[in-house]
Amino acid sequence: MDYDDSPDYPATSVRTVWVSDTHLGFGGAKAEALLEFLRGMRCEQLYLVGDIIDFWALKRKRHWPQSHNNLTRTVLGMAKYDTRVVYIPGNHDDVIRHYDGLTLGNIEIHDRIIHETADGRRFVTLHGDQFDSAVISSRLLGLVGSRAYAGLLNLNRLVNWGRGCLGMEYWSLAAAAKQKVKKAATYIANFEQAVAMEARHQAVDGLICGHIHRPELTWLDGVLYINCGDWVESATALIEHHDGSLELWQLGQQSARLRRLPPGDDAAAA
Ligand SMILES: [Mn+2]
Repeated sequence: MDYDDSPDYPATSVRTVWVSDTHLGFGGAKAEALLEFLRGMRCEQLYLVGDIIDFWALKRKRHWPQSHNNLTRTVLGMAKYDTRVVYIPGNHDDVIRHYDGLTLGNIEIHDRIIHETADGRRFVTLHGDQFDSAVISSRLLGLVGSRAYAGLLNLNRLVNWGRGCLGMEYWSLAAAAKQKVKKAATYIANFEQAVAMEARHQAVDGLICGHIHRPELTWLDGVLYINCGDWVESATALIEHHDGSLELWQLGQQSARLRRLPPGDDAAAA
């Protein structure tokens, strides 16, 4: 797709978009899907929630296809015109962490930032690797972006090709492996607990992060835990509508709204 082409469908107007873990420079990045998603959105603010450029993968192997350039240009274009773009570095792009507070070509760099929704709720937004030390086991997570993870994804593709031939639904090997880790070491539960604790400590309504490649929007101990997911597997993004309601979007065959919480909704907090 040429990035200059207008999409043949009207763009959705929203207040804010968050995407994390796009891993540009890594062979498994779903750059075309992300481009399609961003080109279909008009937003006042775009938060890039870390692991956007995968410098670890780039260091191993220089992989930068045209789609990754198109994506870069699209984001720069958004920043040039009507969108405030904030880059929050993650662990795979931690070299950018040295530039906290700098604005480069209309893109603001912040280690963490507080976002206020249209209905006045406050959310800490950061990548999430800051919680790794609070978590017992991050062995599998350490593989994300590595050769072993790429191998896992290739195997996943093969398995799903086979399942597709048999008329079966898509199944995520990496997600299943992570589920196994969850059972073994309760990594994800510990991560989410650490996030919720931080949100309560900061006296905010919730925390928005990425890092563990598991999209989620849920109440945890009275605060909202939101994980944007990733663009290696899940192809998800968080959206704030103009009324302040929050929604996890998944692109692809489902194109379904995963969860939507109306503004000020704390009914599920109990
Ligand atoms: Mn990360």
